[in-house]
Amino acid sequence: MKYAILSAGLAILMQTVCSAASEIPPLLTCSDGTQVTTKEQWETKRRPELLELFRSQVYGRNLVERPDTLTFASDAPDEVMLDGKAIRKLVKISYKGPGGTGEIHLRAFIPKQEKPAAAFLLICNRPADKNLDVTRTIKSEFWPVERIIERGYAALAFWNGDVAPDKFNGFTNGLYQVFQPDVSKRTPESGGAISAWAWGASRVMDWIETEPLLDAKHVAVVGHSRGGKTALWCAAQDQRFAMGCSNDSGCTGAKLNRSSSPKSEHIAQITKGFRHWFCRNYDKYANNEDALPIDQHQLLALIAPRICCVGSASKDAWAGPASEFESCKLASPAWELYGLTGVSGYIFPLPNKSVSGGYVDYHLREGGHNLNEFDWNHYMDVADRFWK
Ligand code: GTR
Repeated sequence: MKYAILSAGLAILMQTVCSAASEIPPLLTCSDGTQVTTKEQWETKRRPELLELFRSQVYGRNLVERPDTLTFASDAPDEVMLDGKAIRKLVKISYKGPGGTGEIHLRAFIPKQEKPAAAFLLICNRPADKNLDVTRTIKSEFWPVERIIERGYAALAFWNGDVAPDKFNGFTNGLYQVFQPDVSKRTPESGGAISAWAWGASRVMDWIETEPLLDAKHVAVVGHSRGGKTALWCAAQDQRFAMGCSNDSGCTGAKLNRSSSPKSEHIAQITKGFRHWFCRNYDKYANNEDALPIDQHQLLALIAPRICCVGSASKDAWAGPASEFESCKLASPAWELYGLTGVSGYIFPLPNKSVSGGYVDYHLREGGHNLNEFDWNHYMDVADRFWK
């Protein structure tokens, strides 16, 4: 009891600190001052305007959407695995451009069942050999295939490095090289790695739409940390994903940039440490957050009216849990335009609890920066609520 009161007090204090920084751009006021009161206005005016700002100022543009050269092939014959409970498909998604070819190697475990399966697609930012073992000899909580299959969902994953390298090397390889071999043509709006990885997840969706064993209308895109930022940017743009799950995505993910929470990451640190993740325009906002015309609650809102899950971890101060929750609250009015509920009016939960029930779902796992079975089970609980 004592702990509950203490922890609720701490949460309120954290939220006050987090929201005290400066004025957060209003979600439903357009740049010309128009107040958005209907979902039509949201869809035709405010949503496109916000998307454009995230593209030009934060994540950058990709040169192509779905390329005409996109092809799907089998990397290996399909196999029945997991004691007959799942079919494993290994798919090679290839594309060509003026600078060469690129390939995404998708791993898919699909439950053996009569009807097409809903799916969880993980954008994996950790080493593939340790986390995406297709033989299932090495198991990792980061991608708990057996558990996902048990719960009746297909488990899909690709390694982000297939699409673009996770290091700064002047954009001379990966997706950039395929579609823009001449790096001198890059502009301050050219996309960085997060845009490239999100593009990769959309190409996986292109394949999902062709696969009769999968239900393309019920697919969640999931990512942790840099992968979580990517999952949000992907779900924001690609409305074919029915659900976006951010796990500990922090700065330039679910966390507000105008959070003053002192232990969390800010634009100055992220643009210095990870220059390749964003477009060059984003550098302008280092230690200059107030000049940024948007904030991250607006990224979450771009997922409306679909399901948006944000998960934090209690000891992950760098990702700013209280600010991630605040962001969910500030995003919720976008769902309300559709007559749906988010997390407006709720308070920050205790560790291992969630604020659940609506289309915006927030959970706080006890522990540090990680994606584990607790998080996965929570995302699947949310999916069960809507899809089962
Ligand atoms: C950190 C970075 C974060 C976060 C994380 C990760 O070092 O500062 O923004 O995304 O890496 O991806 O694990």
